[in-house]
Amino acid sequence: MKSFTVALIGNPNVGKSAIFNELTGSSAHVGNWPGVTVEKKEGKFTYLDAQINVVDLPGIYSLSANSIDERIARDFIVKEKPDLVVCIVDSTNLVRNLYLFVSLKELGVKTLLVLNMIDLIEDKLEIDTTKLSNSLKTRVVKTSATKKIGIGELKEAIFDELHYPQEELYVDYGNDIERSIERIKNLLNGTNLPYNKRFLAIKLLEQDPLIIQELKQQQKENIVENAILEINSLEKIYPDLETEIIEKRYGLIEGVVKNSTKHLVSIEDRLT
Ligand code: GDP
Ligand code: K
Repeated sequence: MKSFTVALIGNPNVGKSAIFNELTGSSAHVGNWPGVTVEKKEGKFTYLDAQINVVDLPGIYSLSANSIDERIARDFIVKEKPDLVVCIVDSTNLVRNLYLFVSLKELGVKTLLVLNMIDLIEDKLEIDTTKLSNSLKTRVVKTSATKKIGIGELKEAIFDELHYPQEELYVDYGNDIERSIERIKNLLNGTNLPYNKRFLAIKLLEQDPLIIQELKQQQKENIVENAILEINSLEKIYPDLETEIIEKRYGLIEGVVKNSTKHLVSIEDRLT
């Protein structure tokens, strides 16, 4: 039997535990992440000829390594290299929740997007999963973990995605920032960190402490210094570069969500 590892990720309270339980049933067991007291849940299910091991990552909002939970999640993804990262979002809060999803795509990992809590939007919001899927370059599945809707489809989608390559998704940061990204990427050519070069370059512009530390450990201080020079010159155009980068991600997300959703008028609203 072929064996695969799939990680579940999502913001807190999106129903990730509920999905985990539906997928893994009684096979689940709980341990700790190495060196910390954060709970690590693992379980498995089988689909056709595959055993699919499921690892539940901590609930987080971004991959910015600012908290233990974010570091655990990012380290697991880049170092353990799961075959697929399933990102669970709350369908009632798409824009905010998709920020983490876009960060995963920037990291260059294979993803699957789960729109959970679909029962809560039924007569309020229509989500065109085909459009969403095409724009975000990922397969999209709708679920309601508590109503047990879409779990079979989710298992099938996980199995399918494990067998196909996936297109990348790029956030366009605008000419000035893109030029800096390119220059930093070129400097990164001789390095071997387990991240893709574009992700590293963007994270350097965001002054990500873990990436800086890892480069210094590889005696690549010069790259960090060059990134600081890029930041200094970009800050003449964008005084708050960090916010500018975050807003570009939200810009992409807002466009995609607007284009693939429709707000429905409820019967009560129509009668009044
Ligand atoms: P986690 O923090 O992401 O692991 O979220 P949980 O699995 O603990 O779920 C958070 C809350 O949302 C719980 O009260 C769940 O019962 C509820 N919940 C989870 N999935 C759904 C869903 O699909 N629909 C609805 N209405 N509630 C859900
Ligand atoms: K919870």
